[in-house]
Amino acid sequence: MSDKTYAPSDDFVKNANVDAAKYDEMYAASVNDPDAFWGEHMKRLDWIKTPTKIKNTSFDYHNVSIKWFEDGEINVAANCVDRHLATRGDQTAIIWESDDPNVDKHITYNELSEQVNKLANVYKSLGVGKGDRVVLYMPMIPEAAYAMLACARIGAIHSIVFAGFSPEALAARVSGCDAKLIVTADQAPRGGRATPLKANVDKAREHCGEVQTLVVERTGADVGLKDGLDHSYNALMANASADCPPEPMNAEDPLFILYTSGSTGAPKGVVHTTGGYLLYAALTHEVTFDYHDGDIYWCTADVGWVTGHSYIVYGPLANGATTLMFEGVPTYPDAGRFWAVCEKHKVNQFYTAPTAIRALMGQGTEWVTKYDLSDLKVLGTVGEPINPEAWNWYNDVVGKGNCPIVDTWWQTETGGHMMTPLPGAHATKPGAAMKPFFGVQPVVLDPQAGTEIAESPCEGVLCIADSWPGQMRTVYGDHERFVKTYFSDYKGYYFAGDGCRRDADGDYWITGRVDDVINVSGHRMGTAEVESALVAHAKVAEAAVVGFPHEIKGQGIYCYVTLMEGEEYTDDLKTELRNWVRTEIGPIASPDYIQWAPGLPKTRSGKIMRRILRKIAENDYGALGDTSTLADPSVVDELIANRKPD
Ligand code: 6R9
Repeated sequence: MSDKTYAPSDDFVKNANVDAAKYDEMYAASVNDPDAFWGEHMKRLDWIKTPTKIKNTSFDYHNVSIKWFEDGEINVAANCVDRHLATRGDQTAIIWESDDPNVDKHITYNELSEQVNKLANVYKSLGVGKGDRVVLYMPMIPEAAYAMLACARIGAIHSIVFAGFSPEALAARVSGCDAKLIVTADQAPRGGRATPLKANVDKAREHCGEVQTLVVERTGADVGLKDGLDHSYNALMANASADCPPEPMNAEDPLFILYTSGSTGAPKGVVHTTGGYLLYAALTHEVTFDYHDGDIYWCTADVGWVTGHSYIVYGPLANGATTLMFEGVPTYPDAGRFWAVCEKHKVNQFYTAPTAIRALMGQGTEWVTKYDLSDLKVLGTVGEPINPEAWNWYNDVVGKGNCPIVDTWWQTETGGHMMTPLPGAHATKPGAAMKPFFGVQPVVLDPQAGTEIAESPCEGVLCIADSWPGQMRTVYGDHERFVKTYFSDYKGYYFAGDGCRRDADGDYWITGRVDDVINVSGHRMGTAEVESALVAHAKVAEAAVVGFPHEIKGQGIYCYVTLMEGEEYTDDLKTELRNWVRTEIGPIASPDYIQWAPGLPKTRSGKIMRRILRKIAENDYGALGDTSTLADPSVVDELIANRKPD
């Protein structure tokens, strides 16, 4: 934690949407009278029926219920597309930069409208209607945005599965929401290689049944379309009408489901609804990035994660922005790709993850300095805490000290930014998420007592005291799990799962997860998911998985594995288990280290002492704490003797 602060320049402040005084005034208004504040800001959207009720929410454990704008009617696609046509039909809505640095495409709002309308009609012709679920398993291509908006247009609910997930993980999500249609592509080119998406869908259907599939021709590879089950995107789009009236949706109708990892059990289907989510995504996009009309905005996330939903598609398009969609990876064809793209498309706001910054930092500054980055105005980060070294490199080398950095803390569950400095309002501190967004009321609780800590500086668990419009509404099909996960540990609050510090100035610093969720290269993962994948292997009796500090990824995956009686511990088996986890979940869950554990440290009641396993994984075994409650303390010595080398 450094004391240095970085104030925006006078010029920046002069042109900013929100300066310090305006932030203070708006923030106070947003928490003092949420109905008045959001009742005013909802006017940035086009409503079919203007809401008369604004906020109706309860965090009471016995009756958790979250409704915003509940009698309003609205269509998300009409807001992201139709209403811009009169004023900006010829403006670029999406700049698509393909994996191949020589291929890009500009899609205007008029073209976006045509594609979305046609695809919406294609969906209808396949029997998909309001309330039906559609799973998207897509490369980062404009068709992914069309597929999302076409769902929104007819009131179907999309559930995007990141293209890096395995067929098994895909199947679980298709079954989990009982999808009527899968939209995919033949292949997904990335970093010069192609992921066989359609072949993965074929494998997934062995588990989830014969769900009909629409296949976008991305590479044109012959992937074998099955009659009556698979449909060619090009063929159906060619005959579709470009006129599909938007379905009037209640503000509280679901817009999408997005599966995310928690500390226990299988991933949860986070449900976001229509009106509040869109308003929150749009307002945060404009204010956090200080977006001005005509700016070119680029978020490097994937649409498979919430960041891609809110800040590649819904937020920017609701604002009539030009949003860049990138199909590739930061290091292909070389480590200068991000900056080459920034120069080529004159990017003004750039939003990425600390793990990408750390990876590029190691490649040397010449990859950055050879490009003209003078159009950059604001830099953003998201996904995990950013270490001061990475922050400083981003600030100095990429931003040349001229671009405010917005370190945005938020979650799949929150729909949009919860805490972030605003670029024209706050002097930033490397590594601090700084201030709550409008309407967000963060509190720091004593983890044991569950009471609010009023004084600063302080440290504890981060909770939110009242609802904001972008909040998730429920876990798909399991409201009880929603209540249990987020509202039961600390009654009366939304519990985020993160720890946090508030400094003497009242600014917030996120310290990382306080539960069994780990963050690997910005990908959120439950250690329990990796454990259940491991124990599903015939030779594994027991497994415990923890995170450990990793220079580039932030956290790596450390697995302790106990084999079935009589099985042999060999290097080949380690490789087999690593591949096994990759097939069960996907490459993002690839174990970094597997340690054989003839025994795991357990309490007498049989609970695995993860605290100890975490310390050993960190090679910090001098600080193991009290091990006397263990059933067999000697297993700890054995684990230390075989721990990962430094
Ligand atoms: C948007 C997104 C959420 C978890 C969250 C926290 C971590 C995200 C952060 C951050 C520190 C930031 N996280 N942004 N930690 N500083 N700026 O990442 O959603 O995938 O659901 O992850 O990521 O631990 O609880 P999601």
